[in-house]
Amino acid sequence: MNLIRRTVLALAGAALLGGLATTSAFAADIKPRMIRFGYGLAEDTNQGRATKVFVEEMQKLSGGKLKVKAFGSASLGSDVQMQNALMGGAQEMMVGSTATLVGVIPEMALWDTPFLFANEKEADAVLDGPVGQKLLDKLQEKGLVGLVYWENGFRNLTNNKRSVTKLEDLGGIKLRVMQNNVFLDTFRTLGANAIPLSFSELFTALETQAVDGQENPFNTILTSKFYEVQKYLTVTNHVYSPWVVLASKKWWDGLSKDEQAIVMQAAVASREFERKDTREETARALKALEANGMTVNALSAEELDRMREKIKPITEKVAQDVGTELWTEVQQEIAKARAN
Ligand code: TK8
Repeated sequence: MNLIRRTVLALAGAALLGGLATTSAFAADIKPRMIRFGYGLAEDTNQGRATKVFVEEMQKLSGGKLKVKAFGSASLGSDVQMQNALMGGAQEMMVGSTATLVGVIPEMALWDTPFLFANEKEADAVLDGPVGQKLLDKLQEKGLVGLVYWENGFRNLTNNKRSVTKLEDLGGIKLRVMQNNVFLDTFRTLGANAIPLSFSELFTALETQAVDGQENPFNTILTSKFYEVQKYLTVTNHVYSPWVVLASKKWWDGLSKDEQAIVMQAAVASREFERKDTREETARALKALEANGMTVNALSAEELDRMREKIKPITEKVAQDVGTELWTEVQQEIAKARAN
C-alpha cells in the first residue's frame, strides 16, 4: 500500500474516532515541530492565501504543535531550488509548479501538454483521479511526497512587442517559458524565441527587456504586476498549469502516522480553498489588467486551431515520453470527465 493511501486510511480512522481537530489532538502522537513551507508568489496572491489556510489548518488540527512558517516571494529560492532542498531534506515543504518537476519525473510533462484540458472540471477530475495520484506516487522515488494539486490555472500570453492576433505574430518574440522541454518546444514550434527562466527572475527580465514576454494565468499576471512592464495580453488558454504541494520524503518519513494524517488533511483543506479562491479571482484579474492599461485581445477559434495543428508533434512527443499506457489512461479519464 502506498504512502498516500495509508495516510488517507489513517485519516478515515481518525474521522471515525471523532476527528483529530477536536478531542484526540492531544492524545494523538504529535510532537512540536517547526515546518518551513516555501512558495514563489507574493503573500497577497492566490498562492499566499491558500498557504495561510494550510498554516491555520495545521495549527488547528495539531493543537498548535505543528507550526508552519510560510516563506513567500521565493525567499527560500526558486521552485527548482526548493525542490532540491526538499529532496535533500534541508526544507520540509513547498508549493510550486509541476512544470519544473519534469526534470525529476519525466511523466510530469503530461500536465504541460498544450490544450490537454478544456476546463477546470476536467482538470480537477483527472488531477484528483488515478492518473494524478500515479504521478504524485512517482515523486517518492526521488525523495518527494506529493500531497495535493492546487490550481495555478489556464495560461495566457503577454508581451511588449505587439498584439498577438495570429500565429505569425509570435514570430521572434523573446518569450520566457518554464524550465522544461515541452514549454520550450511548444513555443519554439510556434515561432517564438523561447527562453527558459525561473519565475523568480522573471519580473526583472521583463523590466530590463532581456525577454519581451511570458505566459501565466491572469491572477499571476496581475499579482506579479507584470502589467507594469507588459503592454499586450492575448487570451490563449493554451495550457492548464497545476501547482503541487510537496513534502520532503526524508522529513515525512520521520513523522508519526497521526502527524502525516494531519498534514494530509490540512493539505486537502488548502486545496479546496485554493481552487475556489483562484476561480473567483480569475475574472476579476482580467478586468483589473485591462483597467491597468493592458491591451487585451482573444485569439480567434480559427487561429487557435492553427496553433493546435502546428504543435501536434509536441503532443505526440509528450505521449511518447510519458508512455502509451499513461497517455491512453489520461485520454480515457478526460473522456469520462467530458461525458459527465
Ligand atoms: C511560481 C511559479 C509560477 C509558474 C511559472 O513560483 O513559473 O510561470 O506559473 O506560478 O510556479
